[in-house]
Amino acid sequence: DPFVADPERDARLVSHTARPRNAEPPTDELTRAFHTPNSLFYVRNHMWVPVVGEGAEGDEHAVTVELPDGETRRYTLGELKARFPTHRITAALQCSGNRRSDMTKQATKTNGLQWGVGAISNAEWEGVRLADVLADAGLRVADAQAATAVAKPPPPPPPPPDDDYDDDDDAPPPASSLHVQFSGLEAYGASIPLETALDPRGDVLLAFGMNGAPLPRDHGFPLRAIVPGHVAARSVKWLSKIAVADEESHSQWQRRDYKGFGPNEGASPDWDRAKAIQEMPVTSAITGVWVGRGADKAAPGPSSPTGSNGGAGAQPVTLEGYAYSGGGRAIARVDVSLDGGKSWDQAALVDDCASGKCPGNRAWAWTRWRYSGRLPPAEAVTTTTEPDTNAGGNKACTTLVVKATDDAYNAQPETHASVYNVRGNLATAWHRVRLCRLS
Ligand code: MTE
Ligand code: MO
Repeated sequence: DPFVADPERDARLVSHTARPRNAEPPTDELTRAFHTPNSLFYVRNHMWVPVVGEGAEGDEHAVTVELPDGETRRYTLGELKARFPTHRITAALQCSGNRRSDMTKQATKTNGLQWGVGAISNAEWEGVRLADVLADAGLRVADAQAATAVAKPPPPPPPPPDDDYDDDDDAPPPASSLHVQFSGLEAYGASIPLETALDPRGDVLLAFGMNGAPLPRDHGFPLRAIVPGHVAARSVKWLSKIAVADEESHSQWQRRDYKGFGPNEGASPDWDRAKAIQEMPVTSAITGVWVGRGADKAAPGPSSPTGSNGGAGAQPVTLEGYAYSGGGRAIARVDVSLDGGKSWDQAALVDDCASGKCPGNRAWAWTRWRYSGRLPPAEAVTTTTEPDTNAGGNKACTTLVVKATDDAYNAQPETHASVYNVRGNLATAWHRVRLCRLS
């Protein structure tokens, strides 16, 4: 049983499956801190957690770098730490299945783990730049832009230009046709375009630190890729091999699972036709709701979006949550509606990244937001009998809605039905939370 060596799980995590471990933070804790504590960071494992010795033994773990001509170079983690400059970035990781359960409930059945709003978390990562390591390993590319990225080598300088490629090739291949394939110790794999890896502002890391500590075992100890702004499926954990090749990884996670399809394409789509998901689209979610007097002063605490304290309408309400967009696109605006989308107002964005507190070249972190307003009066909202409660009687219900816009003015789709796909990937529709009070 390869799972017997899996680490202990924090009891607060909401578990979807135990073997392999898949779990998300409880909704009311999700955005309590800007940096998700390591013990609460969502976990998405396709297999068991590989066993690599703790402590100093982690430094003996080696990663092999293979170039397009088949040449390889091996680096221990200790060597990576000693030979390359360390970089820190604050970045969210998000699974393409985040909010999939919303799509199931609001559209129809989807295949895959039924994540709530918590298949996303935010951390400060520490590591070395993949571009630096590739340059040191001897990668040369024809593409001019990529060449700039590898022209600033870390100490020591790259090998002389005449010892690669020249045997059988006149010129190195252009970066635009190459991919960096990552393999994990347990056989998971995925790839990114080489241009992504070499983007001087792309901040792709080989990471060994998370929120000031070594990577926890569940999150890739001792070494993982971090590809900020991209679907987390590309941030391969327990990294053991990096291959630069003229095609994408052959893994099912590159060629099948993490692709987007149209609502009509069904369970057996033309896999090859769709592009692998890389940069993520914009999304947002409500993670806390406080109703009643004093709500505008309430500190984040245990409360649930279905909770309420009854009473007449027009009560104060406070909402909080997160917004995130891929590609390093910052969140420009978060719109909140307390009446199901009839009227809107703007949430306050929490300034967690003020004065250089989010290292990195682009906006890789999530944005927390907060909104205080008044619920519509009971007369103005739908009166229904909620079938899923035994309280009985008529209830005055309203729907709280959030949607975010990023700095390229990308916005979220209104409905899950319009972006429905059987895999339930990229469930980014407006996030709705039904709030009912006995009338
Ligand atoms: N890397 C390996 N080796 N094995 C995996 O199962 N899962 C991927 C990615 N990297 C995975 C992996 C997926 S789909 C996601 S969403 C992220 O890791 C989850 O990272 P986390 O568990 O640190 O949150
Ligand atoms: Mo994922």
